[in-house]
Amino acid sequence: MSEASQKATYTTTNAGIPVESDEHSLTVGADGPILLQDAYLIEKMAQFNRERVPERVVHAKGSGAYGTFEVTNDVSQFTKADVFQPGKRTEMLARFSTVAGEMGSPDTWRDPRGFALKFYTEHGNYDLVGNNTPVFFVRDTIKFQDFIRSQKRRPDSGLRDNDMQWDFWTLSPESAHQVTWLMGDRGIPKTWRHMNGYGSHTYMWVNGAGEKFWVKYHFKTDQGIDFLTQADADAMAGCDTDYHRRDLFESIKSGNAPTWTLKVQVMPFEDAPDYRFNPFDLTKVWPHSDYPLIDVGRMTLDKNPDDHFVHIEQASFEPSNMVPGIGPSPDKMLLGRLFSYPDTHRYRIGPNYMQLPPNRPRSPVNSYAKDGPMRYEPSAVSAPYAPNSKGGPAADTARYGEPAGWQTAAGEMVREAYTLHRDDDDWGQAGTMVRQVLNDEQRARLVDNVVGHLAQGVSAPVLDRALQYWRNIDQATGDRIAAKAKPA
Ligand code: HDE
Repeated sequence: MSEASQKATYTTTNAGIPVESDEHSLTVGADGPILLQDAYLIEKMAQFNRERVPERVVHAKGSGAYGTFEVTNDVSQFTKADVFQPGKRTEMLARFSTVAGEMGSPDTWRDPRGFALKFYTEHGNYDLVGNNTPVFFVRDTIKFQDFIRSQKRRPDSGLRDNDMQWDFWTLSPESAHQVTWLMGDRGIPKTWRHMNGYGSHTYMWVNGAGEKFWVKYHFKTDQGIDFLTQADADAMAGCDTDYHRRDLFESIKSGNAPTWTLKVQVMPFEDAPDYRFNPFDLTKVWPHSDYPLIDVGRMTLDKNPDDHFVHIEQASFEPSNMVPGIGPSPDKMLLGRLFSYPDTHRYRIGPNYMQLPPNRPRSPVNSYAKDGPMRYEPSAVSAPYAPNSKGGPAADTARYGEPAGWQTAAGEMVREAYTLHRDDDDWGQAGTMVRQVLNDEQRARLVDNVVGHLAQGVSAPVLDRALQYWRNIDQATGDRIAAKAKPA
């Protein structure tokens, strides 16, 4: 409860007028009809009918908290971004989520987890909207909508359908790496506190001298990685659908604030064309042996929202919020996302969503935007157009500095896959993960998770393709899955 509501002693209408009763409508006699002039009753009903905004089309179920990001190392040789300067402390908001489930769905369903961060920097909001995995299922934005539909519900029965999922995955071999993450232990974290976060995409950093670098973000959990088995997760889904939301809220409430250590991989700008993997392909990682992790700082989440709807449901993260010193890379997923998020916010929350408490920058806003539904902050500019001679703000190019400087390519307009680099293929990194990163127990659980998933409604032709898919990732693992899998 907010401070104001704790002090309140008498109920009012939304206009602040004292109300006559919390319990009785205005009627003609105790048993008579309700009167239309009961404005308070009508306000209550009308407000209730409008309580929901559309849920997020993906990542609908989630929660989050406020906190602080503190820089502990000096990475100023790579970026001039204010939020990453030595010793800097920046207030922030985090939201964690599942992807495919609806707003009331269980927290413990197998799914990647969203890891969305908003830093209130001196140069405006910086949003890093990542997942708990460093890769993704597809590498071109144009396939995202199809991918998501294969994970959501069937149009006829309204049911989720593993056949659709494996149909899409097996026809999209670039999904192999992420599907391997998903089917392993990382597919169901024990709590949100026990998972890492990744920026996933490659981003560009620019330092004070205008030099550019490619960068990947890793938020390592200081609570340690932990997971739920499929059986434990299924049991939990039946008794506490909000297990992860509850855990975060109660941990913070009891003074047990979770922390994550931010590390980055930095690739010299000139390395990109000749690196053995296409460094902008979101289905690939950069092995740490090629680009080791460098410490940056620590994120601490220590403040629960006092109103879930206001601060979490209305939180609007957008990868296009990049501050001076940080820019996009030519990742075809990232570039699509730059359009998609502000677009969905305008639909879901309304065009003035940036004025709401979780989204409002803590630095000056001198925008020429004006009017529109639910606008409540007056414009800060003295004339509603630019340029003007009335003292209004003017763009100061030097403040932003280098624009997105990688756009040096020229060529024909085409619809083509990325250029393949030396070691690029769809199966290689997934196979390395199964053989070299997982231990025997983890591999055994992966096999069982896949077998269990394939046993739920996957048709014979799709099952055949799924078995081949796993043999392409790793022959031995594919054979083990084939030995246990049965057609539906
Ligand atoms: Fe998202 N994604 N996404 N996504 N995503 C949304 O934005 C989208 C992708 C991620 O806690 C939506 O506000 C496209 C990758 C998180 O509020 C929507 C593509 C990654 C969240 C959208 C992707 C993410 C979202 C739905 C393909 C990890 C929740 C509601 C190019 C690196 C943020 C909303 C929160 C949410 C679009 C792919 C992470 C529709 C088009 C890859 C954590 O705009």
